[in-house]
Amino acid sequence: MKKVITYGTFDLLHTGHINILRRAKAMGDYLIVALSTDEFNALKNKKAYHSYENRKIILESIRYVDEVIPEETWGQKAQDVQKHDIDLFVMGDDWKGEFDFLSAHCDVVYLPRTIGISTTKIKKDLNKVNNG
Ligand code: C2G
Repeated sequence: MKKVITYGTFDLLHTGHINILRRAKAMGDYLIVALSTDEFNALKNKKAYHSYENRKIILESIRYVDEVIPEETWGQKAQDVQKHDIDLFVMGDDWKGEFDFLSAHCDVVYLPRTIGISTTKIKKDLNKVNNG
């Protein structure tokens, strides 16, 4: 069984998230998503609208996702890859090169981001609509 892992906040779920999850799963048999906790988001200077628990419930309902684990630190990836016997690490290419060190433990692939959508854009557009 080829195991794949990817990391992220996945807040205000959109087609960019679904596209990366679908493509990551298509590259293996089992997809683990390491979901940023609310505390880790603070380290990323991100404030998710949905709590970790709710983002986890949403992700676990997606057909491409087999397991959700917490992402609590920047440094846990190599340990995750070994602990979960991961064959392939996948991220969007906005992260290109950032995690190449993991190639000591597994394959590393960066996939093209989905253009024109992001959680930040959703928030900005909603603010415009609501505040004129
Ligand atoms: N993504 C994408 N296309 C978009 C938006 C996001 O392919 N239009 C991808 C990102 O490249 C990432 C994943 O969706 O691979 C999750 O994106 P975020 O929730 O924004 O996650 P991020 O803040 O990039 O966290 O340790 C890694 C970090 O936790 C990654």
